[in-house]
Amino acid sequence: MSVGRRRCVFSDGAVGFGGSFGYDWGQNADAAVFYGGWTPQLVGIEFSASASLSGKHWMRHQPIDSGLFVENRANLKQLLPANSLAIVHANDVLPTNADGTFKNFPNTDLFYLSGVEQEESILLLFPDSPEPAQREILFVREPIEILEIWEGHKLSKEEATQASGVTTIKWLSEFPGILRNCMLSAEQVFLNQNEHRRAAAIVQTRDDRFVEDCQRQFPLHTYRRLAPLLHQLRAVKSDAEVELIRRACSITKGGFERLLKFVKPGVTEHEVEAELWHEFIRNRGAFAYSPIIASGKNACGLHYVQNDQICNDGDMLLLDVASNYANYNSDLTRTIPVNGRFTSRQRDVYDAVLRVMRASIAGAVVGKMHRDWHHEAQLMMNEELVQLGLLTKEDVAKHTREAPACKKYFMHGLGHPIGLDVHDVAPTNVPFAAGWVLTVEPGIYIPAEGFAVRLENDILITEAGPIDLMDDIPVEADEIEALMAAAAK
Ligand SMILES: [Mn+2]
Repeated sequence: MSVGRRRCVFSDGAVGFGGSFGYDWGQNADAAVFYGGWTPQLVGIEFSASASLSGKHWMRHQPIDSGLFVENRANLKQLLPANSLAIVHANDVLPTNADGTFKNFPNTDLFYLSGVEQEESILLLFPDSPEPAQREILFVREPIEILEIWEGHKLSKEEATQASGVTTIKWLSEFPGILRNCMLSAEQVFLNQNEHRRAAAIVQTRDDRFVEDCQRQFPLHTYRRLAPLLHQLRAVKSDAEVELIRRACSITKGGFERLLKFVKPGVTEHEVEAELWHEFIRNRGAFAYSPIIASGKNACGLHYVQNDQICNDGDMLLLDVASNYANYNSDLTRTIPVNGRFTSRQRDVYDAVLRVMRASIAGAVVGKMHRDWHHEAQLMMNEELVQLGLLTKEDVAKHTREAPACKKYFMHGLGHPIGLDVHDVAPTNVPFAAGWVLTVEPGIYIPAEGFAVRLENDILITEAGPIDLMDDIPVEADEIEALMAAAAK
């Protein structure tokens, strides 16, 4: 499938595709402006005056010191062989129906290397260029007046430098010429693709289209994959990144504590969701992923996101809900009794899951392989499930890595790297290393009893052992009950 036709400069959410070229590089700088009803489509217009709104914040989060992105680029350059060119594109603003679009979702690789979230941006790195001005170039849309009238503020060159630390900022229209020039002296070209084990790559990205286009234009160059290098780098979080993740965790904590005061029999799952929208957004966050707010047996569906049922007295409510901040994610799961008191059975299952979570956090140490860490949790879970009367000793005796005894009740992974992506990129088949941030999320799902318990915290792996980034978010059953009881008074 290809959506690789020319993407016209758009406004007011309208996306236009046309022509036969791969990208909008803004080459049609002298073309006309077409107005169609309320959504004028601009095909690469050139205006002399820029209407840049200088000094305006262009992001909801507070500005990030560009030193983070300068360092990330420096680390990537260390991994590039001599005379390499590397190019990373923004994501498309994806269409919905009619002339609608999804909200712009920044490309996390581009953000990691530049701090830039604006659509259509391109980062070009050519560290060994004989031309110093070509060693690092960020291309952004030219903030012409009519674009800003319809879409709002776009980065000026000064703002792009301030965000990224890149000193050479060019308008997109200059990209084809500069690319050609750089290609003539580059040995190999590192291009980017979304390489993720679980990604369904059915929609072509701007990076994908560029891969095709660049290879068509320059077929004799050597092309290499940028993704493995970025995965290696992105897996290890710097102090600045951990601070941003901590801020996301702190917004999430506020959301969960608000729910402890809000949840009672009769509220609906969507009312619970609404509380979180308000809490996250007022703190400059947003849902890190589609929230799972699942009462009673709904919690046994792992990716239940309808969130449209009533929370009933006596049921448990599973909340897999978390905020991001500045594109960095947190990921939290808590399971609470709707009426504020666990039944003895619910409490037994809850405490079993909590023990496995605590032991798995302690076991997330430098040098351990993910699969071994997961297997240790499965062995613990087997024992807990026997205690709960859900498995027999005979079941456990038949346990193998390929067919874990606990799988009927704990059928998913134990956790995943988290960062700029919720299921973050990381090299596969390498042991945990200092600087990795992981989620730890065991669960027990019992459809026959109409409930499930999952608990999830985010942790930082260090040489001195794991640090729980969510150790201040209530999790003990007694504490949950006390907080809910205090709110009910
Ligand atoms: Mn998770």
